[in-house]
Amino acid sequence: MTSTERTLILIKPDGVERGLIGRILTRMEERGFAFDAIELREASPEILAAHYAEHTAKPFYPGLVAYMTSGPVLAIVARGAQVVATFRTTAGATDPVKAAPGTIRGDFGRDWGDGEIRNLVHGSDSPESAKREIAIWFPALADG
Ligand code: DAT
Ligand code: MG
Repeated sequence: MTSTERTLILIKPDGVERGLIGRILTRMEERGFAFDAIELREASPEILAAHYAEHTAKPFYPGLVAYMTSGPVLAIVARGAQVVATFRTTAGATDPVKAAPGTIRGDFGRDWGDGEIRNLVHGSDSPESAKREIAIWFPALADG
């Protein structure tokens, strides 16, 4: 049997607003991954608190919520062997200033000078996180 896994990808409000949905999705399509779900969503404070549970007590959390609720996000479930790690390397380092050229964050991101990290995309950091996050964003697809 072919080993497969899924990951939760978000194109964050800056990616949607700047018209980068197509170019970001194309990178995963070009690598040969399939999508199980793609949906434009408004991230509520409640869904963000569940999604970013590990960060809710951090000093940057209020700014992160303001950023993530500043416009719609595109929520995606992608599927394929090693898709979690493959999307993380495609996304690049958390800080766009440090992200390598050739990555999504390294090609499309920058420091906008206001103290917020706007880094265009989220990708689950492990298959376990992916299961947890898919259950939050797409309950109907949980553990499929
Ligand atoms: P990643 O999105 O690369 O998994 P993370 O899970 O450490 O990074 O953090 C989640 C998001 O929170 C990140 O995409 C942007 C924001 N963030 C993280 N560290 C930050 C910081 N020091 N200042 C401002 N925002 C931060
Ligand atoms: Mg993370």
